[in-house]
Amino acid sequence: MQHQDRFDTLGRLEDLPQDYRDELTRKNLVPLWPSLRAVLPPGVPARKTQATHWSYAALKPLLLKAGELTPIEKAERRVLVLANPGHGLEKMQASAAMYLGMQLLLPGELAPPHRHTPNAVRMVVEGEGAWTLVNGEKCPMHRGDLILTPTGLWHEHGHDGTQPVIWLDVLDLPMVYYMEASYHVEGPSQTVQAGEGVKSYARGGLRPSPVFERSNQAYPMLRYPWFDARAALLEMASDAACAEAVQVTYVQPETGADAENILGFYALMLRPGQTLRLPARSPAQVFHVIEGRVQANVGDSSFVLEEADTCCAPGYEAVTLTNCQSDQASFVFIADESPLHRKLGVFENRG
Ligand code: GTQ
Repeated sequence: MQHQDRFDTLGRLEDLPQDYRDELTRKNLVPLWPSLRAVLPPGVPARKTQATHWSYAALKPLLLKAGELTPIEKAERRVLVLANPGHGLEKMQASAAMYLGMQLLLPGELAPPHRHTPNAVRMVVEGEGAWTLVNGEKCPMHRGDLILTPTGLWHEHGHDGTQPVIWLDVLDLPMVYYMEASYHVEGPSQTVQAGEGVKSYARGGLRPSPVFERSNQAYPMLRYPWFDARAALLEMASDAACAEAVQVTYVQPETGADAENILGFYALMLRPGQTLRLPARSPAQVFHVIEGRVQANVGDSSFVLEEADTCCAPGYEAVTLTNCQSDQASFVFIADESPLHRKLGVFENRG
């Protein structure tokens, strides 16, 4: 009650004489108290991020149309951005820190080499024959694979197959842009180097230990095949110890830390018919169905996510996921802002 009184008693901008306000403006000064509650709202942050659903069936024809309308030379990256209307579509944000895009590469096309400060990952949605070359490592792109292109690493995309390839890009671009630290550099084509990180970390719990030299790469593993993530989830699900939630985190295998610095990436398996309530935590989240059909309840919103559909949820909201399939597992790729929130010390789990 006392708080409510205080809320009501704060002075408004209109309470101040116009000549005083004009004088403040001329001196680049602003009174805090009329805006204090807006920047520090009571109890729960103000969030522009709205629960939003993007249907793959609805966007795919538009993306293929972009393939007809805009040659790769005119696009560099042929992407339709999954923009959250709560932020304004022109901001190209899914949440405060996350950017989502669906990228199309046609057979024979090359998306030219560049590197940039934001971190990216690709989650392959459809098509065979494409690859991403990351700092000289050629990463084949198969459905469900997660491929990292962390900050500063050269990358280019190519396609030797016969059908269109589509993948989901997840970047921390809004965050890095907000920090006024977002830029890119164009580069020459990279030389392909022998070796794939994924071969060195082929089985959990076993780290390569070279006798003579130790590579000290910040990102020793760039490609996380869906074949392995799916197998890991199915193994876990067969173990009664993880009866509740069957989930894995994509990690840097040398340190066990999150695979990238700002956003976190996870694969979740929902057992046939399973309903899973995720606690209300401070970071926003993105859900993308790799296999199956999932109902997502976010606050008052409810979406049925078909295969390859994507949705986002603001932070501080509990999310309930239900596997719509009663006879088969469903698999969900999740991206969130947890690493960022934890590093900044603002991470909260409200249960
Ligand atoms: O593939 O390098 O969706 O640089 C946005 C920016 C993809 C990419 C995006 C990019 C890329």
